[in-house]
Amino acid sequence: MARILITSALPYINGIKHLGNLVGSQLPADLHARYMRARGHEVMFICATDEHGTPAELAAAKAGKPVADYCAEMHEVQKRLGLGFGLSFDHFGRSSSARNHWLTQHFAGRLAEAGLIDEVEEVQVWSPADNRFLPDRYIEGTCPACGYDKARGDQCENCTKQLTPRELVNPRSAVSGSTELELRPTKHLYLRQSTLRDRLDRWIDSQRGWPILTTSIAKKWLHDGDGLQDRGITRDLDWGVPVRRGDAPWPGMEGKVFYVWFDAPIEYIAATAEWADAQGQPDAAWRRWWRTDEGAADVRYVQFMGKDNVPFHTLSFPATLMGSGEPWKLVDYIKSFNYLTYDGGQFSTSQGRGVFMDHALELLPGDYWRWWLLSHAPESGDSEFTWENFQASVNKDLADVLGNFVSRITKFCAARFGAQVPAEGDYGALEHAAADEIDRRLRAYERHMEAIEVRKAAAELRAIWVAGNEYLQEAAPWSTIRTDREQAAAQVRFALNLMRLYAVVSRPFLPDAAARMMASLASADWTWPADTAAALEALPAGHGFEVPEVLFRKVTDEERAAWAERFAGVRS
Ligand code: B3M
Ligand code: ZN
Repeated sequence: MARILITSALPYINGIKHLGNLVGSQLPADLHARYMRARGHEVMFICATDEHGTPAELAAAKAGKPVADYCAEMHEVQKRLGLGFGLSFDHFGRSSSARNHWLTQHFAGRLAEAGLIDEVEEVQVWSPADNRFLPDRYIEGTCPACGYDKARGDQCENCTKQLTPRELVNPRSAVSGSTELELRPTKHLYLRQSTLRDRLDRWIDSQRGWPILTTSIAKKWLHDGDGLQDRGITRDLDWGVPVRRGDAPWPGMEGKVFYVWFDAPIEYIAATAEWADAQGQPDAAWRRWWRTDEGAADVRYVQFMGKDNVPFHTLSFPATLMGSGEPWKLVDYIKSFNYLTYDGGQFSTSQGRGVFMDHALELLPGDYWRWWLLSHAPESGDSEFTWENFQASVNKDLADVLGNFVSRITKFCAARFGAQVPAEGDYGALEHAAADEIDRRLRAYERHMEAIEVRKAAAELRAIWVAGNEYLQEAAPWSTIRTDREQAAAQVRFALNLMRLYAVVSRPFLPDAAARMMASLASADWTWPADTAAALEALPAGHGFEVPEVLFRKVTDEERAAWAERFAGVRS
């Protein structure tokens, strides 16, 4: 049994996430966690809300709420929606937790002791009307390139040009709208990650089998242009982790907080400590996942994220852990994703484009979305959500293939043999051939799941469902029974056992449907079918079952048209 630590990139606290956010990290991470648990490994699956930085403050201000209240409220919303999609975190933490405050300050102290922190005098935009420094994102103005009048001090959302506040035409405060802005001196801490470039380079080169997408992005940031730059890790904001050097104040840094990307990855560790706290477990319980000197040496650590998060996870976060001089567990494998587009446009929280997690669950249960998103995951390139494709995939794969198999076999058996597994007859050539086909595909499915090749795994799982339908079509127990009741009984027993096997192997993708299949078979035997033949005998003759409700309903053409209309790219 292995020990697998899995983290998903932390969703920002602001706003409800859309399907593109979900499929780019949390959902494939859940697939992997569920599969590894199903194979009997010890899994620690961690995520949290990323609650600091300008997104949180701006969103709270827009909602007219104190930022702490806004974050507490939105954390619960995101937690509830995650459950609706079957996200099975061991803990869904909060980067504003006391654990993360302490750990972030601890790492800053260790980095300072290692001589890896510079204190840098800077000039920053001060707004008398707001009585505060304004980070780049807090400054709005007209983009010099395209004339967009809501361009931000760090980037123009309209033409994506990277900007500095000084380039904006008619700059103003994004908080108060005041145009009275002035430049004032301030001081910030910089992580001297450039001194760790060679060590990071060697570490990345030592990684075996990382996806090309992950390695190429990391190497680009290490070597392109001026290579890995030292990075500011503090901000003049009120909301965040106060700048302290371990347990001590940091002279000259009063009133400042750590930059959100400094504290957010540390929350992966802190959320594991929050898990231990919630379980009433001692510190050793979480440290055995994160400290290689306290039991984590044999842990396999896998991270899931969108590709834009790769630089922070392959450079800055490892630099923080390495620079601390303490034996923290570094990531072993990074699965990064491209983007999901929506009907030819971009999903965008800020512009309200595309289907969001709350609306999706109003339309259909989580499993429908899990199947479509995972079987179309943007792995080697972007993928596009269209309502036509969604309807076709749900109606065919889920309703016509898996759902139909379950319905046909349970209804036929109940009608002709009673609601229990028939005892008569022996498996013949047809059953053995079907078992061999399913065994071959199961082994392929396992290979793809171990390699976290999500789309390939989905294709094999679908093929396993199709093999069952093809068997049923060829065996046709409803005809066999006319001439050979015993053989028909054996065919039905084989198909009912196959249904239990489907519940076990489909659960990582479809946890709710898997539970319903298993419950209708009155079984709780989730043993993984490493031995396919044995698995196809697991339900003993005479074992009672119930005909389940329809497993998956179809999406009608009317619904598809109405939903496409309702979500036509603008958040209603
Ligand atoms: N909150 C997600 C994003 O960039 C960001 C990830 C943090 S993971 C430590 O959209
Ligand atoms: Zn522009």
